[in-house]
Amino acid sequence: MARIFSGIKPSGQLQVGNYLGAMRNWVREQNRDALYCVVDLHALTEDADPAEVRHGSLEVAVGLLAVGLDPEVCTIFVQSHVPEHTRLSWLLECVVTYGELSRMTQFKDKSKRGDVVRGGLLTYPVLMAADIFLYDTEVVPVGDDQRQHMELARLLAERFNNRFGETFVVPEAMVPTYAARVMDLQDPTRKMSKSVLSPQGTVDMFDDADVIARKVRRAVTDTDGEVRWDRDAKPGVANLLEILAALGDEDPKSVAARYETYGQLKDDVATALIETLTPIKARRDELLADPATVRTLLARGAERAREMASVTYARAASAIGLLEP
Ligand code: AQP
Repeated sequence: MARIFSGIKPSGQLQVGNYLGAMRNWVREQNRDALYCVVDLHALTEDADPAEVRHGSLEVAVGLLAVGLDPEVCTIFVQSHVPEHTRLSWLLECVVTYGELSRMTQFKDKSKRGDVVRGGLLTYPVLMAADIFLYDTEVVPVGDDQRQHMELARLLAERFNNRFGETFVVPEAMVPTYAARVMDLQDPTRKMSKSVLSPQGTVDMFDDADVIARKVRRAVTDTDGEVRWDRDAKPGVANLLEILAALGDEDPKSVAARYETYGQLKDDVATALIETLTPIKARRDELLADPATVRTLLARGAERAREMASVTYARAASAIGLLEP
């Protein structure tokens, strides 16, 4: 059974892209020896408010449980509770090159957003590689935006293994066929993101039904009026078709064939989103009312994760030449 690992950053409200590109698939894969991590250290790479990071970590963990991850079946934990993540990251920082890190698209995009570019923004793809390697991960279910980081992780695993002997499993990305990159409803040339300020373009997973309906109704489309799946020529319509297709496990071309007008399509996208997200929001509200239980589950998850992570870290430390304690 292939080991699965993936992570999510507590950097704002969970949005529909996180759900369709990643979390939904994590639920499907949870029986395959899976670990899912709230990667709080990654949230520190941008200007992060301490209270928001702390509360956000709990909220994201609650979100993972609310979508249907079962802590009896898979391991759910917080990254900073397992110190091997940062320890291994340092070893890998001494294997990656500056050129490789500075070529990362997310680094280039995100460093344009703020005035200050922190070192962590450059090096976090290495921490992500460490996150993955610690669990001998074979498959990493992620959205399309993580493809480049996954290629870097594969390169680092191969380089480390060639230089220091077989140490890491070389992981594969698992990216969904549709809705792997859910786009902003107001600017369908840009991906929907938790931390980008686009309140009308971002559907939060826990938005109220009327808010979801309004955002979808106002989604930017185009003027030719034909419902057709064409990502390049009709990015707004294609995005709506992909969201509906992913929610119904269909393909966007056959979905498109059922619609004459953008209005009908938008109505059905809104209805499908509301039907899927309403029960998740109800579970999330119940779980948020009992944070102590969630924290106990996270502590158990971290203990299980640490047992695995300490073995891999010791193997890597020994391979690279550190004196055993
Ligand atoms: N728009 C998206 N479409 C499909 N998948 C997406 N993911 C994120 N946005 C979309 C996937 O969600 C998982 C968790 O992402 P993350 O929180 O670790 O970081 P991210 O990829 O940088 O997501 P955001 O929402 O854009 O966060 P910020 O704004 O803080 O950078 C990943 O598997 C990701 O692919």
